[in-house]
Amino acid sequence: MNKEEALKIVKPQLTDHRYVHTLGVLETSLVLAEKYGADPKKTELAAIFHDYAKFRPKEEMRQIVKDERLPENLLYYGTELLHAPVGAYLVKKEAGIDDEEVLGAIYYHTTGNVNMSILEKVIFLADYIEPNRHFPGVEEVREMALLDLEKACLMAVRNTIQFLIRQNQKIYPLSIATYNGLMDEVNQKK
Ligand code: DGI
Ligand code: FE
Ligand code: FE
Repeated sequence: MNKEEALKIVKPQLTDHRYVHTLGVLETSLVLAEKYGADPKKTELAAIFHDYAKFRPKEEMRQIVKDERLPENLLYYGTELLHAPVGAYLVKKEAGIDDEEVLGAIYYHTTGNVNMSILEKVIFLADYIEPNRHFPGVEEVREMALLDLEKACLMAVRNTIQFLIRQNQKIYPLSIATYNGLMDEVNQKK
């Protein structure tokens, strides 16, 4: 599937704001893919489809978690997490994307994962630093993204966990595992 076809499928699924964010993720992820060596066509598809399910009804997403035997614990950490794994399922079913590397990058784009592929790291990081993002601390992560992929991903997941704690929200166990795994990856490089 080419870029124009993919964008045409995604656009009606998203608000204008979220579509602009998606274009930002696309642009940023291609820069990171070039720098760190991810496949540009896979990067393009994963970026365009990463938030495909963002505006699906929460009940529909919960039902898909149950019916498709996605990890049950996804149901106990608020609804924001669901769009990533459910999105990977729906992108395969509805848009016919069957590349497992692309689907993995969509599946893990919110929480990250342990031992992420380069493509998964690129999408995870681009989602955090694309030009329309304005979180506190994002500029430092943008600077690190040009120097060290793993350190930048670590900063992103650390910021997210700190943000969630300040907001009195639960932390999904895989987000903690992502943090610990990236700590090991970064420390092994020293
Ligand atoms: O979909 P986006 O807004 O582009 O970004 P995203 O897919 O990273 O989703 C961000 C949301 O996910 C934000 O509301 C925080 C939430 N989130 C991320 N990690 C966790 C989490 N929520 C909980 N409860 N636990 C997590 O570990
Ligand atoms: Fe998302
Ligand atoms: Fe996103």
